[in-house]
Amino acid sequence: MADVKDFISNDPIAWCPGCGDFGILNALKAALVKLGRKPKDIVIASGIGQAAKLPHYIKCNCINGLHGRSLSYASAVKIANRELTVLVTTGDGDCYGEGGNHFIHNIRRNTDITVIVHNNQIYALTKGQASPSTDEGYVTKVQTQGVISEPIRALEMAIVLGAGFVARGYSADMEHLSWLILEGIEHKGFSLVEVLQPCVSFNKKNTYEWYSKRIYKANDDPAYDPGNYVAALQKASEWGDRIPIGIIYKAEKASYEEKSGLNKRPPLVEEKIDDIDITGILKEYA
Ligand SMILES: Cc1ncc(C[n+]2csc(CCOP(=O)(O)OP(=O)(O)O)c2C)c(N)n1
Ligand code: SF4
Repeated sequence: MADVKDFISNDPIAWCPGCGDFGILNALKAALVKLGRKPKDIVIASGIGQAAKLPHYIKCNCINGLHGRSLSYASAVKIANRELTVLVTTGDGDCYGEGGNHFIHNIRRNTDITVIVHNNQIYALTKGQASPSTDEGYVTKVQTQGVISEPIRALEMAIVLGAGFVARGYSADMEHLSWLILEGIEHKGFSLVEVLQPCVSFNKKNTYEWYSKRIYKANDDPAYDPGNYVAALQKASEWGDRIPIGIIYKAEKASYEEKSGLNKRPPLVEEKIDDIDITGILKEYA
């Protein structure tokens, strides 16, 4: 059984004081402690950005690769060794912009990974350009007349594409967020946990105060059924004066591992390769 001290990394944290990313890091550690697995059994994949730095600040296995590509190598890790708990930490730019194509097709594939999107509604590492989730009209140094595109509706997209677990948390509500992350990990198949994460340096609109006035917990309403597809789509579409957090949609689906039959074979990492002769192939390409 692991304890929170087991997940402490010695890397100095390069986030601004007050950044919402700290809340996500703490919520993730709390969820992993509750999960009860050791750091050696956990892999966190990330790309590029402030969100993508998170795996450096927690002790476990980490893959830090290309901007927007983390969902692909996270899926590959899970396919190669399904004994591992595989997570992704990604920004709204990294996941919905540069990685948009991977977001779509990894949801459809439904590998058993948990994707935590730090949604600060801005490109923070590159100092404040609009991301796919920036609110319409928001003025940046690049979008000087205000953003003219509508923000991406990622939660609705995820539900329509077939994700079996779609949730939204708030970085300032650590206990609730850590519950969502744990639920996402324990769900079989692709899980999306989007987190509203204030960026105190570059997003001067969607601040702690702005979010706190609007956020409410969808699951506090006993009449709300996250298993109801149509109700979930409607809930996921709410944005503005009221913003729901919680488990928005949950459905049991066969995972990639089940549909492909991989779950009936030993994990790829355990397959014997000693008796495979590749000299013929090597000669062909020599
Ligand atoms: C292919 C590619 N395009 C662009 C960049 C430049 N770049 C690095 S981080 C970043 C934005 C990251 O924003 P986001 O994913 O929202 O994360 P945040 O920093 O806000 O946490 C960009 C555009 C890059 N490194 N690689
Ligand atoms: S720039 Fe924004 S997202 Fe990046 S560390 Fe600072 S507050 Fe956080």
